[in-house]
Amino acid sequence: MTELPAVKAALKSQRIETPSWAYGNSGTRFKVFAQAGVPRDPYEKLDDAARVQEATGVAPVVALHIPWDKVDDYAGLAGYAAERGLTLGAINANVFQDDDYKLGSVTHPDPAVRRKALDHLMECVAIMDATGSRDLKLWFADGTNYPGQDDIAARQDRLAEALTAVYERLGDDQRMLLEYKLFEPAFYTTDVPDWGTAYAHCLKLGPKAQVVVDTGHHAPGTNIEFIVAFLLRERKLGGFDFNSRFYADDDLMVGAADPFQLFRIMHEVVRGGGLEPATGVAFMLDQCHNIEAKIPAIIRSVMNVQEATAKALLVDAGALAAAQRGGDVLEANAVLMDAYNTDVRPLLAEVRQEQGLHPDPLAAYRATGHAERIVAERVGGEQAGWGA
Ligand code: LRH
Ligand code: MN
Ligand code: MN
Repeated sequence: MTELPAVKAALKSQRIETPSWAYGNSGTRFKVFAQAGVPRDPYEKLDDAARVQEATGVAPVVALHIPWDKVDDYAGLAGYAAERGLTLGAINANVFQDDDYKLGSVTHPDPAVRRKALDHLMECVAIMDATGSRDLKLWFADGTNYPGQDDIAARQDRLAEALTAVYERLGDDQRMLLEYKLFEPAFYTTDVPDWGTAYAHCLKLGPKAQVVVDTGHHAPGTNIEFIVAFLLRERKLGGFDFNSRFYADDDLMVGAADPFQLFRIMHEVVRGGGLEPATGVAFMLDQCHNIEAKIPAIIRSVMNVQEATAKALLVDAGALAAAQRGGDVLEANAVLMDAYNTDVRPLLAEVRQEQGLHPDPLAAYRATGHAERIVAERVGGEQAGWGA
């Protein structure tokens, strides 16, 4: 087993990035349930993120989505974040909410639409320059609905062309993270449907291009931890969009649907050195809190990631390796399950107290009275973007 001080140190240094859109109103395509007190602009989203950081101590980074978080002065927004002990994380490009993108963005058959999409991606890199963000996160809704609708291979050519242009624009300390998703909104072909497609493009592009694994973007039953182990080994795991799914891209709280899967993923992360900050794996949340209180849900999500990480750190790596070498299937499995079945909540409470934090982040947040204050002060919250 990793020595306890090392486990604690790893837990204290892990950084979990929260998404700006999780703080705003969201919903399904059937209905957005507006909540009282939600942020009215990107600045108030940062105010809320600061509360999550205050309660948890491990969530000082906030991802933005452009144009959902459009402001005139991005350096100013970064300064506003810094005043609250935050930094701005991944810049998520959005080339999926414009009428022009009906048939695709960077893979669209019309070069004028491709140009428009590429301009937006370039604008996102310029925003990264202003905010100091390291990561450009790319998810393309591009695909087709009907056989014969467009040329599948030609769309790959167009995709590669756009990715290459963006890659060449990146600064030395910047990366692009390519996200894949099995289906939706396209239902017949999707241009980046799986990790293999994302990996192949990233491999051709070079070391600054890496794959991001959104845990909700796979077919049911997919072994996500295998993908994580493979990508880490190839140094192509850029990070995660964590969330839970029961059916498809449900965007529920990470660790809610399948905490065991989250543990198995974090075990591969720990095993592959992905917790070392130098490896650059970004632990991002990509969630929407449609029916539950948003800030507490984000705090709960951060805690769920921490619990899975703590359990993964408690795996007795020596005993596991010995059992594996000896072909002792049952013992190897038992070593893993022992760690998973450990109640790590007291350990995490202790870690938080050592960091000068309240042992229970949700109680800490409740005690601030912030939830009541924002309801009283903020009128007319904005929608995150989905269904907008
Ligand atoms: C697409 C996705 C992608 C988007 C986010 C809002 O389903 O996972 O990461 O940027 O949702
Ligand atoms: Mn995502
Ligand atoms: Mn998604």
